[in-house]
Amino acid sequence: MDDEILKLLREHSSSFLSGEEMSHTLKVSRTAVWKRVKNLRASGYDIEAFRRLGYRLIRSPDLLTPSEIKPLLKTKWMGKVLHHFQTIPSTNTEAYQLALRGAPEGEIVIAESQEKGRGRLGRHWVSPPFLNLYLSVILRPDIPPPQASLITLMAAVAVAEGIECFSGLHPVIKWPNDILLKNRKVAGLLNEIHSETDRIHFVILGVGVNLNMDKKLFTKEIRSTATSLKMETGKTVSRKEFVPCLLEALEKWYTLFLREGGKPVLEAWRERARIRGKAVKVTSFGETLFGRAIDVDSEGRLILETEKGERKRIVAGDVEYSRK
Ligand code: BT5
Repeated sequence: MDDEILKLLREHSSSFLSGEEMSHTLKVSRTAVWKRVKNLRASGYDIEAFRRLGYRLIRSPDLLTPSEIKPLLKTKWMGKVLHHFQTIPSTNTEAYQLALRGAPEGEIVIAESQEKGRGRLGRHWVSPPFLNLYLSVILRPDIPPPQASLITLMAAVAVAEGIECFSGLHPVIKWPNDILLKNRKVAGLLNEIHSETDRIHFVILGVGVNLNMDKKLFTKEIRSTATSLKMETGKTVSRKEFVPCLLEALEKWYTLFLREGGKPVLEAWRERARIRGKAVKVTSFGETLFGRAIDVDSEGRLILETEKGERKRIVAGDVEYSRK
């Protein structure tokens, strides 16, 4: 009912709406309306209430609820169903469960905080409440499983573009899943796949973007390697206005990827990653390799020329730029 009350109040934002009219439209008692208004106030909504005049919405908080995001969203299908949680272990885990139960492509899970936010290989993703974005999208691409890595590259391009449209900053991509501003990580991607040998059932694309994080809120280990849009722009940003920018970019790039294959994604990725020729240290499946990055191939693997002059294709791993 909160959504319906907010919708009514938004439709009458220039005047008061009487409790009687609201109770009539919503088919509940005036006391029930008053209780919901009290709850909304407790969640941060500034709602004026006068006995004779009724209610008026003055200001909405920067929450990532469907009622805050949907009026701003211009996508065709992505995010039309949005599951919102105050707190949750991990949006990826929740989206995975929903997808197993048959949730369609485009459904989204968003949380205000995560108790067990995950990076790759069981690593932790710092996810404090009401500051950043923790979002997972269910995708059901009809592509062969080896191409699934391209979804990570596609998403990296989309997230970088979403950040750029929203803030005017110019993010750089680091293979395979980091989005950097001035060499510090502002966003990360976690791509989880459910498939059989020749068919993908679904992909859960998890996106974490640091929006209003302050330096001191990062754990000591990542204080010098992480950043946020607030830290880079010096201003608090509107989280609910960022989500539509991100989802529009994701829908655009995913649709293009399905229609035209990996080519446009790889071109945009190369443009943003500028990895060619860089000296790198690569850690992959417990092995550390030094060499020069040559490119990414048509399946999103990193092509590396090792110090011994061998060419290797890296499917998964971590890259550090080295000065060698
Ligand atoms: C990632 O892993 O970068 C993937 C992050 C995906 C997070 C999203 S949030 C929504 C969805 N639900 C989830 O549970 N996860 C996804 P990886 O490349 O493995 O990087 C993890 C490393 O980044 C950690 O070991 C830290 O060093 C660093 N790190 C942790 N939290 C960070 C943060 N908030 N900002 C920047 N760096 C962070």
